Amino acid sequence: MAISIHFTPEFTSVCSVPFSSLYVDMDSAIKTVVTTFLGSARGEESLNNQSFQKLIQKNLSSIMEDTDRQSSIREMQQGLDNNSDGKVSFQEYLNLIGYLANSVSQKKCEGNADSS
Ligand SMILES: [Ca+2]
Repeated sequence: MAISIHFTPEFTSVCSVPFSSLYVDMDSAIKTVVTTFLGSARGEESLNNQSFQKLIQKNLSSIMEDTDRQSSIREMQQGLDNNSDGKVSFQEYLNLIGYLANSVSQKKCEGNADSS
């Protein structure tokens, strides 16, 4: 899987924000991840080109650059599409969420001089 995502400067500066102001209940975060997918899929099992593009533009344009470019969204979609059916399943969508979460955690580590 090869997804190349460019984060906006606002997002990558997440390390300099006090942790307390970033804190959101984990259960509501998980619900948001699930309901965002379900709402975008509109009863389908997977997201097609259009619904994936809409999901990204509506929900992730503040953290990712190039979300206004259809070609970069298409590239991201192809990178996520493990079974090459042209759609993004819930599992494939979770890979994107995992990728984003992982990037955030790495950014946090960079700004942290924790040596434990
Ligand atoms: Ca797929």
